[in-house]
Amino acid sequence: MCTRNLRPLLMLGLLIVGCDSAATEPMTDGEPIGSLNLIPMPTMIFGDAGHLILDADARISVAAGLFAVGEELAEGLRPATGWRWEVTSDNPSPGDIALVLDAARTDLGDEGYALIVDERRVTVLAAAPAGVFYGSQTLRQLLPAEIESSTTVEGAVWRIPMVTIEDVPRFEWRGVMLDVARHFFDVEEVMRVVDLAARYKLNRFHLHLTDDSGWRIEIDAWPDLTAIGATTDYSGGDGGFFTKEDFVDIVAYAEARFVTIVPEINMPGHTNAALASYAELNESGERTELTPTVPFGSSSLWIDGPETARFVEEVIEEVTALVPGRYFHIGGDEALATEPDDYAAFIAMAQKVVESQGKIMVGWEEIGRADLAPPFVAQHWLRREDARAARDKGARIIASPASNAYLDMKYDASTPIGLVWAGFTDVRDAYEWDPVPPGFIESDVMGVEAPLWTETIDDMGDVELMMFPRLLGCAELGWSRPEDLEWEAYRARLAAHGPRLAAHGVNFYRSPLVDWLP
Ligand code: TNX
Repeated sequence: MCTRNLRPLLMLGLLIVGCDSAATEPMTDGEPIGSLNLIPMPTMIFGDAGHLILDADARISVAAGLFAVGEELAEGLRPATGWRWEVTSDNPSPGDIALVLDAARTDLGDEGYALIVDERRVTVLAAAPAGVFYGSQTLRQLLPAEIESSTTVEGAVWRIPMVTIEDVPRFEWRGVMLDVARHFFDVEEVMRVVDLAARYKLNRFHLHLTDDSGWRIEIDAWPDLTAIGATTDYSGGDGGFFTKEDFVDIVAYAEARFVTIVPEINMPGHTNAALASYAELNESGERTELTPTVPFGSSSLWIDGPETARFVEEVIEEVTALVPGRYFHIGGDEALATEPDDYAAFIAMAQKVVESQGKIMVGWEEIGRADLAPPFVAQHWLRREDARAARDKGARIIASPASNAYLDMKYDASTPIGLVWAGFTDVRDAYEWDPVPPGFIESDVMGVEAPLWTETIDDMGDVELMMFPRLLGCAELGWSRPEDLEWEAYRARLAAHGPRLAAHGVNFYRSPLVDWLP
C-alpha cells in the first residue's frame, strides 16, 4: 500500500484557486482507495477514502501560461471519455480540473508538483509549467486504465481517488536513447516514443543520429552525408534521414512535453557513413565503401586532416542550431581506430566547438580520457575507470550501465531479438540497480538514461517490445526516492500498467516476473 499519513501537507495551494461559480456539486463516493499503482512512485501520498467522480461537463481551468499544458491534458482525456474538456481561463467550477502556478512554491523546484483531489475538484499546482505537466501525468494514472483508450469507452465511471500528492524528482536527467543510425525511425515513430516516455516523466530524448551504418540528419554544408551516407542501414535496407524541418518538428513536439532533445553526432569513431560520403575525411584520401556494417571499431575520422576541423565545426554548428536544449552529445565511444593521443586532442577540440555554440558537451564515458574542463557530462555505460576519470575532471555523470539500462539486451533466452553481450536483462534487472555507481556520490550523478541500440531492431513493434516495460523501471529510478525503490512493490504497481499500455496499443513484453492484470 503506497499511501502515507501526511496530513500536515495540506495545502496553501487551495487558497489561490479562486471561488467556485455555484454549479451542481460533483459526485463523490466513499469507497476505500486501493493501491494507486503510480509509476514513478511519488515522494509523498496522503489519502484515505472516497473518489471524485468526473462528469461530461468537466473542464480544465488554467492559470496564465498553462494553456498548452491544459490542452495537452485535454487531448489525453478526450478520446476515452468522449467529452469536450474545454480548456478555460475561468475559475474552476465544482468537478473541474484546475491547473495552477504558484511561484512561491520553490520547494517544488522546476519539475515538482502538488496534486490535490478533494470533493470539490482536482488541483494540480506547481512553481513552473513542467511541474504542472508532471502532475497531469500522475492524474492520468489515477484514472481507470481505460483512459488510455483511443476510442470512447461506453459506461465507464471516470473517478479519481481523493488524494494529496507532493512529488519532486530525484534527478534532473531522466533519459531514453533511440539509435536511429543502425535502423532509421521516422518523425511519427520518434514522436510516439517521446510521448510514451513523457508519460513516465522522462525529460531527455537522446537521438543517436550517426554511426557506421548511416548518417540521419541533413547538413547543408556537407550534403553527401545524407545523399550518400543515409542510403542504407544495418540490415542493408534503404536507410533514411531527418530533414532540418523534420528535426524542428520533433524538437517542438518534445518541448511541448517538457522533453529536451539531445542530438548525438558520434565522432571520431563509428563514422563510416561520413567516411563513405567524403574522401577528405579519410587519411587514405579516398572514400570508404558504404556498407551496412563494418568490422567493430574500424572507422575513424582523419584527426589531422586539413578539412576535419572545418567538418566538425560546421556539423556541430548546424546541429546545435536546431536544438534549444543545452546539450550536444559528441559520442566518443569505442574509437579503437584512433590513436589515444589523437583521440584526446580531438575530443578537447570538439568540446571547444560545442562551447562556442553555447552548449554543454556530453559524451560516452571514454571522453574521460581526454583533457577536458567542466562543464561536461560523461555517460557511463561499461568501464567505471573512464567514468571516474571524467568525474575527477569535473564531469557530471549519466548512469546507463549496459547490464541494467541497455534496452537492446534480450530479456531472457526466449527474446526473439536483441543482443546478449551484457547479459540477459529481465524486468527486475532493469529496475534493481543503483543510479549512483560504486565510487561515486549522489551529487556526481546527473541522472539515468536507458539506450536502445537498434542492430537487431527494425520496426516499432520491436522498439516497443524492448522498451516496455523496462523503460518504466529506469523512469522510476530517475524520479523516485531511493527508499521507495523496492522490487516487490514495483512489480505489483507495474502489473497495473499492463492494461494501460495495452489500451494505448503498446507492444510490451509480458514478462513472467510480473502478474499482469487482465
Ligand atoms: C556498444 S554503448 C555501443 C554501441 C552498440 C551497443 C550494442 C556504446 C557507447 N557503444 O555502438 O550499438 O554496444 O549493445
